[in-house]
Amino acid sequence: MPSKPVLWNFFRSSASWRVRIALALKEIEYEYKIVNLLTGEQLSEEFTKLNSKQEIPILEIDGLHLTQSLPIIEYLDETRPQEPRLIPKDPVIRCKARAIAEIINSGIQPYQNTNVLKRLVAEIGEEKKNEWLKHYLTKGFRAIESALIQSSGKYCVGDCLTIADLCLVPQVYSAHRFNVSLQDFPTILRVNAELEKIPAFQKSHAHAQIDTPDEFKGK
Ligand SMILES: N[C@@H](CCC(=O)N[C@@H](CS)C(=O)NCC(=O)O)C(=O)O
Repeated sequence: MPSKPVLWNFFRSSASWRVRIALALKEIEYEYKIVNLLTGEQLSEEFTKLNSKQEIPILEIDGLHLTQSLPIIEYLDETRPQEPRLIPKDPVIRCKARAIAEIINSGIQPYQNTNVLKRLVAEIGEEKKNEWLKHYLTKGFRAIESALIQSSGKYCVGDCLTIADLCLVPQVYSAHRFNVSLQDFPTILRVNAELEKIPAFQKSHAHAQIDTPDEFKGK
């Protein structure tokens, strides 16, 4: 069994980034194992044995081999219940936080996944792919903005961090990366700016990782 948890991830994988934030907030040291999605390391025979879905993140911890970022965050919160609690105790707050996390996890991120975009480019071309992506990302962000207008305080749901915040920051980064404008979503931008001030979020940022290319470092 490894002495430290191992996170299989890639600097700009948004699902992995969510887990990096959880580990940083819980002050858990871990080994960073790079899976380069651009060169297709997730498709290798060796990696497929670890996760037949050929996706990151994978977290090895407590002798377990965990996949899917949201259940991983829940596991960390339940087994390391020190503050901040990422899954709120109150059922109403918990439901709101999970709903925002799910809009991102199942309602936006799958549309921007590497293998999906690659296939779209092959089938409909770069320009149409970008239109398609903009449509689905904007639709998802509209839903988040509407949820945050109802639920946000300083953060996505009130003034305490929740699982929703861990999903929001990487998703906002992806919007910038794919040139999707967020100017119509001021609540998202306000909450995101607040979250980016937190050291654990800064440490987990795509541009601060060991595999961040030099062109992005510190930006
Ligand atoms: N729902 C999964 C999504 C995992 C996922 O889609 N990971 C992406 C990176 S963010 C991936 O590994 N994609 C590989 C590919 O598309 O080939 C989670 O939250 O862990």
